[in-house]
Amino acid sequence: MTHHTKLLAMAVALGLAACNPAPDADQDPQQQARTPSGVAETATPVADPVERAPGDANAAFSVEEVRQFEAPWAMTFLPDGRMLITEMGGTLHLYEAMSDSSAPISGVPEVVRVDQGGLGDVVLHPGFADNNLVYISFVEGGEDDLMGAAVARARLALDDAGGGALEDLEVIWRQDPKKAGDGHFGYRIAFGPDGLLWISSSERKEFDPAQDMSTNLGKIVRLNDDGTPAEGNPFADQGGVAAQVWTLGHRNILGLAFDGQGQLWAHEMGPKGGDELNLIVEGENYGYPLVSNGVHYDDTDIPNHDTRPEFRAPAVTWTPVISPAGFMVYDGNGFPDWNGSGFIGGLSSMSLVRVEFDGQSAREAERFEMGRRIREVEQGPDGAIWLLEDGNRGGDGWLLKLTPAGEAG
Ligand SMILES: [Ca+2]
Ligand SMILES: [Ca+2]
Repeated sequence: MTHHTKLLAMAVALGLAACNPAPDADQDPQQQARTPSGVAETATPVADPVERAPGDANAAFSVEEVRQFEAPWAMTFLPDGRMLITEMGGTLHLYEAMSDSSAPISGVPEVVRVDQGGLGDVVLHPGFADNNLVYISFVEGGEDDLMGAAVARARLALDDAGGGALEDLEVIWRQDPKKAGDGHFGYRIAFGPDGLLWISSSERKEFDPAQDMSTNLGKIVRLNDDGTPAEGNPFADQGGVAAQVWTLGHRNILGLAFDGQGQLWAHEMGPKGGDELNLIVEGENYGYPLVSNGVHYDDTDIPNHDTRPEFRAPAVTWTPVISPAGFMVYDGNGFPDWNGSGFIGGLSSMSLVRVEFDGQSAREAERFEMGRRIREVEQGPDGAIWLLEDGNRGGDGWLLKLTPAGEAG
């Protein structure tokens, strides 16, 4: 842990608020230091503070520091148990925990590394065992220093030396248009039970694109595995990028996950206050920037969700914020009590948040204080929960393995 990180951790632990406004909670954990009892203060039907038990991390699981990576952002498991781990700077690692060996995968396209982006997500095609297809997201440069998120598909060719290469890589989706700003790319990727490809496309800190159907910014898009718009999308008749869109009115989405019923959930970083967990329903408008349970960073008010019932309200809303990043729904054997629960990493809240789903509603069930910014959450083949600690502004972050308390890691 660097000296700087220690100071930030101390500041958050003491509940100190920063004196200077920050552009985003993702960027400054001091901006919205949460209180230990901090839960939703707005009148959502499902986020009842009384019901939320404070999670005791020490009683629930052992935390093993496995290996450090430089500004890690995402990970996924291969069928053989090895992991692909992205670093924002543009390196894709193939990591084997058993031997603690790591080798870079060649063939990653050139990425633009900025404050909130670079190399992003990595996921496997549902048919990976047969086709070896992987998908990565990254910040792609354009003309006049503009940039935008892009998703590429490639064949992962592994070699006998513990490394490999991305072959036949093609960019199959892009944010449109590219923008000058360096934040809010989103670019989380998920495959649904239907085999379709879902991508979160954040609003690039420009607010209005989230409501503008001539752009695919501030949207969740639903695509075929080759990046073309999926059949039956709700705005297909508008043509252009609108044909990709499943939902709109989003801000910055750093987590997508399907629950046991096959429903898609997305969490969303609110502005100052108002982090959200949303059930993603075809054609719905989630209201940003017209409504939010938070306010703008300059303290300009944004009307709350309950003022505009035509926009879909979040299932859970957090003020103080948790700064959600990474998301998975657990279905392993290691923690049987948590089967079906969602797990969300917290950046400024330095926590792991467990969410329980009940049909179309959800609630925060537990929050584990991790003492570090959690960027990514994944389930391992043996049922362990794996986390990536955020590389605080470009530093190192630990790969962490959580196993049931009392069991050897
Ligand atoms: Ca992942
Ligand atoms: Ca508001």
